[in-house]
Amino acid sequence: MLLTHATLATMTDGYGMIPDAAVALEGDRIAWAGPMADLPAAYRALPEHNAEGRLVTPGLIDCHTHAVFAGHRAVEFELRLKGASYEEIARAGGGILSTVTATRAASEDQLLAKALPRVDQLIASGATTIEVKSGYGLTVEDELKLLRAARGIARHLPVSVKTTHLAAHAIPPDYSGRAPAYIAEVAIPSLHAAHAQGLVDAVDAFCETIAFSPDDLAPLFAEARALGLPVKLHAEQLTDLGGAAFAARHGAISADHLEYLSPEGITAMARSGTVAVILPGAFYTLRESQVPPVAALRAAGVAMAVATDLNPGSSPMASLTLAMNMACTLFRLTPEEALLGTTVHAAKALGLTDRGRIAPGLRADLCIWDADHPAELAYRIGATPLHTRIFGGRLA
Ligand code: DI6
Ligand code: FE
Repeated sequence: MLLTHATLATMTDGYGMIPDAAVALEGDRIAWAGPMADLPAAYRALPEHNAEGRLVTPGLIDCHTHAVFAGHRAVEFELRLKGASYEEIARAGGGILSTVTATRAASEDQLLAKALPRVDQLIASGATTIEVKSGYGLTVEDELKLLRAARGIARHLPVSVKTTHLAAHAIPPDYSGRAPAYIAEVAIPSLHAAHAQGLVDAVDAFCETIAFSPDDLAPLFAEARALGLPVKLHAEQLTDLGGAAFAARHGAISADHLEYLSPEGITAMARSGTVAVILPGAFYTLRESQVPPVAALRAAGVAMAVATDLNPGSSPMASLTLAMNMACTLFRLTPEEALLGTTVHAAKALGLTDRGRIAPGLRADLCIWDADHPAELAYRIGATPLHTRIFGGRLA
């Protein structure tokens, strides 16, 4: 396919704009991108798709979701509005654990069926790659079931799915007060089983006072690295446990949330090249008042990604463009940083080098927008100007 008359944001070097551009696609790869006037003769005979001047960007990447779960937590939403905090609800056995109960009771097919409409919404906001975490099973079998359901999404919808093992998401009641035993008896065995079945691309954990400490997680991260799997961490979302620095010591590809990130954490992330994934949906939902230290991350040269954190508790949000809008308005990212955060830096947060920019050899995942400037994507509130998506070289 030959995409013509595009206002191209290649995302190589900032927006990397090319006005009146063409993009030649061969199979599922980009073969060439540049000004229409420079189009090599070899590509002129390809079937043409005229973008009619519209903005064309790389397909967006949602690098942090918990899109597979059963049930919802609207009742908790109501409780929070009557004064209960997220932590109080979690300590009373609600929160993540209430989603665990519903998820354990659901079959793999039921979980997949519930996830598909959520992922459809992400796709409608421009996503061509999503990450999906486990973490609502908390037994070996239920974590595997969740990862299989997540992998099933890509068999039904035109989207790439990367799966992350997050068995260390919460401590189930039968392990209450025994986090190290849970890590040894459930988290590590489920990781081995999932890896053996080819179901894991990365390993994540929730480092928090209501979940796991860095000391609890050290054996899990050691296992992940022994298996050759990259690690990432939910760090400094509600308190500062030094999670980001711990993750950086393990060469983490990302540390996520980061509202309570310390200067030491920033230095450690800069040194290890760990991406800061910021998640304004959770900040907004929990009415958090401390913003992540965006200016300091920027000054330290830490790459920032933006994601939905799509989950039933702290971020029931299924729009990447809304996440970009919130990242700008609530956290003061620029629209250019927000778009880098859902393309180039989101790819980096997933350890992917074959997507996130428009350049020869990369995956032919593109979005065509009813927009003429890339700042429009983050500018609108809850409206996505998506016109057409190209996934793996095909209109989808
Ligand atoms: N932090 C979050 O924001 C989500 N997980 C996590 O570790 C929340 C998940 C939930 O509340 O269901
Ligand atoms: Fe999360």
